[in-house]
Amino acid sequence: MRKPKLIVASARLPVTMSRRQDSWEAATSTGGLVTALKSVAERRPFTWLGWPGTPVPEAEHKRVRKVLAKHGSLPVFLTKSETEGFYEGFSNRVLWPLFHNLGDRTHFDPQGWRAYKAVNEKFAKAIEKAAEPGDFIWVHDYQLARVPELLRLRGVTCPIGFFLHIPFPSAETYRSLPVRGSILNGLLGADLLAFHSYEYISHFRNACLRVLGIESEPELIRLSSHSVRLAQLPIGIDPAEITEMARGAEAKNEYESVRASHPGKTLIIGVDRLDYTKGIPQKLLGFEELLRAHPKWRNRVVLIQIAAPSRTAVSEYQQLKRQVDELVGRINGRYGTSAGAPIVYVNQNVSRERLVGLFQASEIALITPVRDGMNLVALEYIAARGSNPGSLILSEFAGAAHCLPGARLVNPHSVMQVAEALNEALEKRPTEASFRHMREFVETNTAMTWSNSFLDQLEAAAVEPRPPVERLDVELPPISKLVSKATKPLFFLDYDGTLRSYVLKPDDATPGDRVRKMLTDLGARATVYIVSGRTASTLEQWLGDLPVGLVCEHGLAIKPPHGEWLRNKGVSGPTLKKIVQPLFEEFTQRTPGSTIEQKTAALAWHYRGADPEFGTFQAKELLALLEDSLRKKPFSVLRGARVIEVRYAENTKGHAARELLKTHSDADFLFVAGDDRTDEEMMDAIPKSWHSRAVTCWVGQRNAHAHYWVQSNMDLIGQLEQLARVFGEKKPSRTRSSKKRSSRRSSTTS
Ligand code: GDG
Repeated sequence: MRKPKLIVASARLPVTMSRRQDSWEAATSTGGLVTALKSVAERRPFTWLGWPGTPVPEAEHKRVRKVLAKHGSLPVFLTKSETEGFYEGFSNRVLWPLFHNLGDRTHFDPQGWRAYKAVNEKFAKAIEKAAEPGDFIWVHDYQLARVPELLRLRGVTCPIGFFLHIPFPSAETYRSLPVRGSILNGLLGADLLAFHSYEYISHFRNACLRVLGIESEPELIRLSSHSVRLAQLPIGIDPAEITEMARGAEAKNEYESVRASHPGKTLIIGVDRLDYTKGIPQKLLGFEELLRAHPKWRNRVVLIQIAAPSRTAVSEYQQLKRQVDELVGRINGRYGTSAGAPIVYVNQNVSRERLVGLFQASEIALITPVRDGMNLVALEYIAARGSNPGSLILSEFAGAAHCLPGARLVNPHSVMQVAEALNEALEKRPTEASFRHMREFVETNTAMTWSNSFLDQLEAAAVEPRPPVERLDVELPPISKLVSKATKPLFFLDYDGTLRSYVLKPDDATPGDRVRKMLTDLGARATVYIVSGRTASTLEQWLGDLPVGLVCEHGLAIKPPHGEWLRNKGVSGPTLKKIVQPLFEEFTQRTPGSTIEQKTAALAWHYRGADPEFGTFQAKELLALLEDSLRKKPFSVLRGARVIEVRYAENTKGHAARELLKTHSDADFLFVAGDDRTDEEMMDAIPKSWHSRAVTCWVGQRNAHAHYWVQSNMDLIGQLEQLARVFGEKKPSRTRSSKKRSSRRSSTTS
């Protein structure tokens, strides 16, 4: 039997291709992710999919593919303009600064966004091609945020995990992203979403709530299509590899040489990519303040700052380089003496072995990002020191700050705080105990345990099977076949969220011209019922003049097409109002923006207009109170999309659907569409004997209660228009009229 494989997707492959005369050569990188995934490779076969780092002419694709296959990699080829728009553009000029809380550095342009979407689509296509049933898919980082949803849209059913290496910003910051819904929906296609810290999970949940109105639990988001697990998984490093490097000649030489160059001085190390998120200017200013405020350290300390060049083509990075050059020049000019300069600034890539030597030689590490997903340098410093404690001064805005309690945390924006932390670290050697805590974390939370935990959780997510729900296309079999044979078609269509998108004020959800025309056409050729939770008077007002039947308040009364209202006798509005109304009124008063909707035999409390977070909180409390006060009463409480509704237990869309199916038992085609929990009742109520002629469709996403799904109201309307056309080409014939009605109902209007 085939062993299911793991497909890893990241924007860049860990292999960079370059052209040497007539051949292609592959240079492998040894980044943290490569190390982390080594141990996963022992567990199951894996393929790495990504961009090989350089444009490859189409005629060469085959050759490059072959070379990469030897490295277990599959290329996603990108043109120069694609990488510009996708990578340098939307990824690095919009998502990167915004996710690091630097909104003023974001430059959104629609061209970059189009390239981002197109490249994500390319990745999804390549992954779909590589994936076989049972495989696991692990997508990495912000450049590929749309990929999980795109894979689902392509019908991929393998478990999908996503890890975000950078922070997720506060909902307030995130909301400014022009394409905020699309990125969130992209991520929500995954079964598992993992972040470095709980802070990012909490921001993500908040963004889902505020942008999409999706409520969640701390570790779970329940969608009607699937559940998304949220996991906190701070990345680790490979400490054994660093210990090994420390034993090597290169690290030792670096150690000797740097110590010999600065005899008797205390060394402070900083290692960062030259990126504006890493807070290098803030670090230099803090160091300058130390020398100003504490003159005793002049000539006694040296800051060695390695700033590896990064994204050098981007203007923000060129500007940062100029700023750092100037600051280093100013400080060295002011505090340098014939005995040496206080800052050694290296604007080059330094080998990892030499970095280990530098970490060992430096008593203090100064890491001051203004925002950082995790920060591996902090972990590497601890690992390189071995049993010789060092002082770690770390920005509280790095993810690592949540895991390293022994570090001295600083706010990098406070020059004085950085200077004072440095002064304290210079005065007092770190205690064994505080350093030991940090070492324990680095040694137990390794890159290998991180990737294995991720895979464990992804495998656990795979236990829940995905419903085999397909995208609705009425022109394809088996639907087209059913339609071609049908002479008496019957439709049950929910209204809000199905034919009409949700709006802030329920009263504003009037039907547009397109919906009305579609219902007029369809109603002329089929028996159509709008099955809604709305009151009879609203339905009458909006749809009463159309040739369609109406079902109000989840089945309280039914009005057949061209007929009269018939009321379900078993329910009484006043009893319900006496108990529930006072509670709803109290909550409406306490929750600005919320409203009560009065129905004949139901009461609804809408909180879509309230502050999303506060609304959710109040809704939870109201639900608990309702549960208490309605115990043993014939009412049921329904939690819909930002609405709580109390109604008679036997007054459901399921009851209404069963009733209508009895009335129209001669129908030879049944189409049911809906989008919320009350519609699930309607779909579940369809008896087995109807299954061969029934088509159920969910709006918004996949749902196990329906056979098909469409992405939006507009998609559904398009499909219904098509059905109206097809039925229009046939001889019109309706199902038996509703003269033969259930005896439970008596004529009334509400
Ligand atoms: C992203 C997130 C998250 C640095 N200079 C040189 C060099 N380095 C190495 C370091 C370290 C790595 O680069 C940098 O890792 P960081 O974690 O500090 O930052 P990002 O590159 O921004 O990584 C970050 C990470 O993803 C993992 O999830 O921690 O928050 O932004 O390993 O040692 N390596 C070499 N020469 C250098 O000059 N060889």
